[in-house]
Amino acid sequence: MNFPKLSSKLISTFILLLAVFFFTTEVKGQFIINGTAFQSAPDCYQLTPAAPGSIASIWNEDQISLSNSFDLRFNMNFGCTDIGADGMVFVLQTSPTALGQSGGDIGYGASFNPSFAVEFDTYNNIVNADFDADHIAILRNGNVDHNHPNNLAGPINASAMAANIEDCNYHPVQITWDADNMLLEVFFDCTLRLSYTGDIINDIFGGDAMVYWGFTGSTGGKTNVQSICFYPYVSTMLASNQDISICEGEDIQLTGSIANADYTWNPSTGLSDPNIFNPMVSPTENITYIGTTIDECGNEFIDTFNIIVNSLEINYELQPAFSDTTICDGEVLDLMVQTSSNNSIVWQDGSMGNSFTIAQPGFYEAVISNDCSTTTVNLEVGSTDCVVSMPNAFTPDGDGVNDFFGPVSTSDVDILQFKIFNRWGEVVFNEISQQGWDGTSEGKAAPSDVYVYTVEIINGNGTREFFSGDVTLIR
Ligand SMILES: [Ca+2]
Ligand SMILES: [Ca+2]
Ligand SMILES: [Ca+2]
Ligand SMILES: [Ca+2]
Repeated sequence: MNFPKLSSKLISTFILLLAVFFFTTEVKGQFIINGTAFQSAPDCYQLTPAAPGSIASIWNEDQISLSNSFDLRFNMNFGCTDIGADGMVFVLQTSPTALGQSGGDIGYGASFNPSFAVEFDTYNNIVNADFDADHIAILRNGNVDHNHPNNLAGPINASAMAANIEDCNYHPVQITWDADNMLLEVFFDCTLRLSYTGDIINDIFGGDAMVYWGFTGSTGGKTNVQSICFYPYVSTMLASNQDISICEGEDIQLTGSIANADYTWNPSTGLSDPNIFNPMVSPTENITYIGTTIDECGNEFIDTFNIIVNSLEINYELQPAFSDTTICDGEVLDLMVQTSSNNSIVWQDGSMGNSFTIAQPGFYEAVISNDCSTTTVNLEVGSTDCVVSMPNAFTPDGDGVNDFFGPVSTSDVDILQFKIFNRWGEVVFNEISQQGWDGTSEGKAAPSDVYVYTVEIINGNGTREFFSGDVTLIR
C-alpha cells in the first residue's frame, strides 16, 4: 500500500499553493464587486470611472471577526483632479451586496445600518459640515454628516503633508484593530491620523462580531477615477508561519508577504538568492527560514517558513529488537521505535507514538511513515515462563562456556544483591553485576572449590526472589 506517496505530493502542492496564496495575494480575486467597480489589475480594483453619478462597492468574500485583531494595508488612488469628487470609504458591515448612494454619500449612506466606516472625502459638501481640504473621519451607521452624533472621530485632513490627495498618486493606508483594547487606528501616508476606542461589536453590531470589510466610492456632478490596490500591501490578518513538507531532493519556492520587495533571508544556505522575496530553496534537512523586509512606511515584515524534509527511505531502530522479544506472564513491556521526528508511527490498534505497551504475547505491527514514504514493521512477541535458576557449577577458564556464575532466566533479571563466600565465610564477590561472578577475587583467580552464594533479584514478572546455595568452581 503505497498511496501515501501520491497523496503527500498533493498535500505538499496544496500547502505550497496555500503559502503562495496567503503570502502574496491573499486579497487577490477575493472581493465581491458591486456597481461600477471592477478588477483593474491582479491586485487592484477601480471603484469609479470619471463619470458622473457612479456608485461602487467591493467586499472581501471572507468575513472577519472583530473578536480578532486585524492589520489591513492598501494603497488608495483618488484620481488626478483636485476639483473632482467624491472619495472612498472603508466600511465594516453585514451584507455582501451593500451599495449606497452617489455624490456626497461617497457610495455609503443611510442604508448602511449597522456599519462602521472610515471616510476618505475629496469634496466639500457644506451640508455634511465638510471643508475644502481632503479629509478623513470615522463614522457609523451610514452617516456622513460630521455634525451628527454618529460622527465618531475627525474630520481631519487626510494627509499630514498636503490638503489635496487627488494627486494621481497611490497613498498608503493602514487600518488596524486591536481587539483586546478595542482600539482602531487609521494611518494615511504612513502617519497615524485618527483613532477610535469603542466596543464596536456590541455598540454597533448588536453583539455579532462577524462582518464584511471593503470599500465604497462614488462620483457626483464632479468625478475622478478612484482605485484601490493591495499591492505591495497585503492583509496580514493571517498567520505567516507555515510548515512546508517536501521530499528529499525536492525544490520549493519561499514567497514573502510583500511581492517584489527586497528581502533578507536567514540562513542564506541553499537559497537561489537571499535578497529576493521568492527564492528557491533545496534544503537537505529540516530548516527554518526567516525572511525580513521593510515596506515603504518603514514597517518591518517577517515571514517564517519551517521546512520539513522527508526522507525517501524510512530508517528506524527497534528497542528491544522485536524479532526475538519475549514476554513473561504478567509482565508489561514497552515496544519502542526510534526514528526521525519527521516520521509518524501508527500501531496496529491505531494508536500513535514511539512506544507501545504490551502485556500479552502476540503479533504486533507498526507502520512508520512520512509525507514521502512508508514502511511496515511486523513483530511477533513470544511468551516465556520467566523462571530463574541458579547453576550449581561453573568453569571460569575463558573458553566462553560457563565462564560466569549468576541467575539464569529466559527473561530479564534485575540483580539487587549478589554475594559469594569461600569456605571460611570470607566474602569473595559482592557486586550488582548483571553478568555474574567471573571466578576472580581481588583481581586473582579464585581456586577450584565449593562456594556459598546469596542473591536477591527481581524476575521478569517483577517479583522479588531470594536464592542461596552452593556453587562449585571448576578450573
Ligand atoms: Ca476634490
Ligand atoms: Ca464630501
Ligand atoms: Ca466629509
Ligand atoms: Ca482635493
